[in-house]
Amino acid sequence: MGVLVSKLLSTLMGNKEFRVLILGLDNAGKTTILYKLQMGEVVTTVPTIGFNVETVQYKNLRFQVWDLGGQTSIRPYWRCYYQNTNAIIYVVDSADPDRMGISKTELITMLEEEELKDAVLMVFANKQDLPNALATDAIAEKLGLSLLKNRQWAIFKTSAIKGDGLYDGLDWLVNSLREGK
Ligand SMILES: Nc1nc2c(ncn2[C@@H]2O[C@H](COP(=O)(O)OP(=O)(O)O)[C@@H](O)[C@H]2O)c(=O)[nH]1
Ligand SMILES: [Mg+2]
Repeated sequence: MGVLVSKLLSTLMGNKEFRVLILGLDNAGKTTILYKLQMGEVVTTVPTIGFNVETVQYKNLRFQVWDLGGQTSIRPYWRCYYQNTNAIIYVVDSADPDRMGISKTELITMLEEEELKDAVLMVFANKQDLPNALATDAIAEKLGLSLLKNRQWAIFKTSAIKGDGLYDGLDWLVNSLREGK
């Protein structure tokens, strides 16, 4: 793991367990982010009726990743993972304007979950290295972020492939988690 990331995360360390979900449509770049952060071994599990959950545990921080969208039949099973979630990292492919509407619907639906009402939200406007990537303002607008009620949120531009912006985001996230501790 990068020295900066480990230093940053070590400021969080105490006895408390923190849980972070990394969610978004398939192809947004979630798995790439998980590996880029190099926090430890990524373990993939396929619980019950077959959606992949990737997990990384770094000390008392647990990151879990899966794809939103698609089959409605598996959605009830997502709830098993919502409990005690401190933060959501919502990843969007900034260069996929056609699916921004679906991405919004998925986000809003997820945020309605009772178990997630206290979770802070960090949006990664990913794939900013691509020439046709939308700017963060446009993405915030399309996702309706300014309409969110009682939710601490922020949006960051990232390129998971290059590693750009991930650290800025984590910095915000760690500070938010520390405040809520
Ligand atoms: N250009 C570019 N491609 C990316 C970026 N992040 C991920 N990708 C690519 O997008 C595809 C989907 O990434 P993946 O991490 O598997 O997405 P996931 O389905 O959300 O887990 C892969 O081909 C990645 O290499 C990025 O920041 N920029
Ligand atoms: Mg993936």
